[in-house]
Amino acid sequence: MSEEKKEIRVGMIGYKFMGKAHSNAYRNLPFFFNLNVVPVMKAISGRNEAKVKEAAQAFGWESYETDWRKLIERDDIDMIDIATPNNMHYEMAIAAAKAGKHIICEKPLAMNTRQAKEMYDAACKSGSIHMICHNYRFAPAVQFAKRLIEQNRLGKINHVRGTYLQDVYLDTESPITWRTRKEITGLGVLGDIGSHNLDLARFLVGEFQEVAALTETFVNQRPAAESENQNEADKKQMEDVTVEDAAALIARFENGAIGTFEATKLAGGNLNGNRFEINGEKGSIRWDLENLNNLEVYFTDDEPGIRGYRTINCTEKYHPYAEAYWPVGHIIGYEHTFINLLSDFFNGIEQGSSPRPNFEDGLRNQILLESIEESAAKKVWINVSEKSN
Ligand code: SOE
Repeated sequence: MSEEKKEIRVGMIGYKFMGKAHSNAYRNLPFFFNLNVVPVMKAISGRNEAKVKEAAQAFGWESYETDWRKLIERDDIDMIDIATPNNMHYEMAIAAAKAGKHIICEKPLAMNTRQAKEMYDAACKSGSIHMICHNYRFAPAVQFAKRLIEQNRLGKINHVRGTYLQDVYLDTESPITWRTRKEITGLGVLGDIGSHNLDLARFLVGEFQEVAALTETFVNQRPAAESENQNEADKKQMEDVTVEDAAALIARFENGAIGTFEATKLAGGNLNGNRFEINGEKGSIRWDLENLNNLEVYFTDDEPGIRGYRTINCTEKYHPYAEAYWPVGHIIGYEHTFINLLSDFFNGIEQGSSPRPNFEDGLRNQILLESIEESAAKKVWINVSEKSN
């Protein structure tokens, strides 16, 4: 007879885009990964009862709560998943840590460095296993890139180019959302999409030493967000966009590499262009989320004449996480990055240590974001290492 698996009872806060992505990952994790610790989808929480009830049924949660504090207090919940807008992360994570729950939190970890530090400290103090949802690390091709770098296949790394380009804000009629309101989101495109790309750079290349940045808001007003009780006249009301919609920066890494990064939602033709290119003395790699199974590699010791970038489809047993899915060549997608992340999380619970990226990475990312913001505001270089140590 097989041994009983340890069940971890999950309570999740939030039921929209990320709520759906995380729910799907909890549901499918045991199907693909044979772990000793498995999730039980105990309860989902959201303020709107009709909507959270509908989400509970649609996504497969056993119950729902309309008050997140009640969810955290429940004795039949072992971990809290925070999939809410950014301004809620801090309060929820602190409460979850105090209640001794394990925690997964969406990115960016917090609204500022002070909050992120407190969240990290609280999670460490309570002994919670914690992780931040930088899910793109968990594309097999990205993990394979990491392996090649660790095996020194690229040699000493000189350059990094990272971009996260979307075009969702190009339509000036597209309304205000929480992602364009500073009091809810903190930073604009930097926090929302830039943070992912910067996390990939930290993961693959190393810690940032210093940054010099520019930020801009090209579309300063948008139609106010629709609400049920708005009349026609109100719908034409405009609201200020209070965060940046474009950012660019140059950076130096602690290991001597230099980098350029860009984040914008005004790059026409780019739906979800999360990309990086890394150049070392012996080889180069590049990756594009819109083609997430493929890693392009170039090695200087390839035979002259046939030397050039080649594409590796990272779906074979040699590639991290890929064996959990389909036989060779049968590709996986965006949703699987969350499943892979969760497999590390539940293994972490079994082993008693928080896998990367965890709240420490969330804090480091936050320091980096704040340094970029400060650099853009003051038009000076900011030393990130000094702030991080
Ligand atoms: C928003 O545009 C968004 O959904 C981000 O919030 C996600 O983190 C990113 O993965 C895709 O874009």
